[in-house]
Amino acid sequence: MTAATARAHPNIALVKYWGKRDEQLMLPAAGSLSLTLDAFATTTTVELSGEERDAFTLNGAAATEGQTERVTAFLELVRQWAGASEHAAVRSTNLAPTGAGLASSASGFAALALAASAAYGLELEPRDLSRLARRGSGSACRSIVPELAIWHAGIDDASSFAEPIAGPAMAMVIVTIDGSTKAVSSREAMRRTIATSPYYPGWVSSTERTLAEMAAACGAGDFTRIGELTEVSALRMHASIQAAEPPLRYLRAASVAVFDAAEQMRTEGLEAYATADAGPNVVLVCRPEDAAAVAARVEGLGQVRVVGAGPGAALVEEPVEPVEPAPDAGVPA
Ligand code: 2P0
Repeated sequence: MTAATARAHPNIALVKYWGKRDEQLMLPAAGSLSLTLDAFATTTTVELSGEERDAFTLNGAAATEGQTERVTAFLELVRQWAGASEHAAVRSTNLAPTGAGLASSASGFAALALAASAAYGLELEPRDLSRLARRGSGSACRSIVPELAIWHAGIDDASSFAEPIAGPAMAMVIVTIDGSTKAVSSREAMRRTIATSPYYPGWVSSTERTLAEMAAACGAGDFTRIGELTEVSALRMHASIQAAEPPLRYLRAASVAVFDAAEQMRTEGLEAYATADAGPNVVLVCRPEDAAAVAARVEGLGQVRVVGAGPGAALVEEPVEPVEPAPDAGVPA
């Protein structure tokens, strides 16, 4: 095969990934657990070109130099795995605003990993595909997996991958407060947290415990415990980030208002739990049957969208018509 198209969706972590112990191999300091979404897909075609360099177009326009460099570095790795040397043209369509957060890098590198490995003739097992995606962006290894994914931190390249984990049905209510590109990327912010936050060691050691408890709660189908641990993981991550120097603070007043709303809902018997990534947007985790009620409660606090559990990365027919990104697509950052 010399061309292949793949689609992948972003994921939202219930147990967060924050920090690497090996930047080169992209090994995380601790494991994490996430839900792959059924919205904001990235569709990527990789076509071997025979040109002098790789080319990358994103949503119909030439990508920036930085974006192209990151894609080229990833393709170099795929070529290394495949024993190939030919360059490629990469065309990607992202239904979430690029740069607004983890959503685009997770779905982006999951789709790229699958499309590129197929185009270069690699037939990878899901575990190896997850390992490959990890090298593009850590969280991308989880977007290979449908629905709930656990990313084992591992001790080396071979043992750090995501795989499915069973759990109860869940929905997410995304409250987009600000969809613009963040000033400090997750990658850079992780470095700063590791280098300067006195709470970072506590974050890493507590996350291993949180992950074990979360896996047990998923196995038991205990939604309430899953929700409680989700909020704990998010707040501990943000506490660790906020203690960096110079300080980094992603949560805005409007973000905290959504955490307050979740707390209020719970006092009234409506179970919703809040989480937030490296940005001001907040995601509420709830039971699918409660999603409409939870969404109604946060109308006015941001742009609200209900999403469910989605599929893992898959090869697809190349879209005949370019898919237009939704102008109002909200995305958690
Ligand atoms: C997560 N985030 O678990 C956490 C929570 C953001 C906050 O994974 O450097 O884009 O490419 O591995 O995967 C965002 O970080 O960073 C992320 P790299 P990535 O979803």
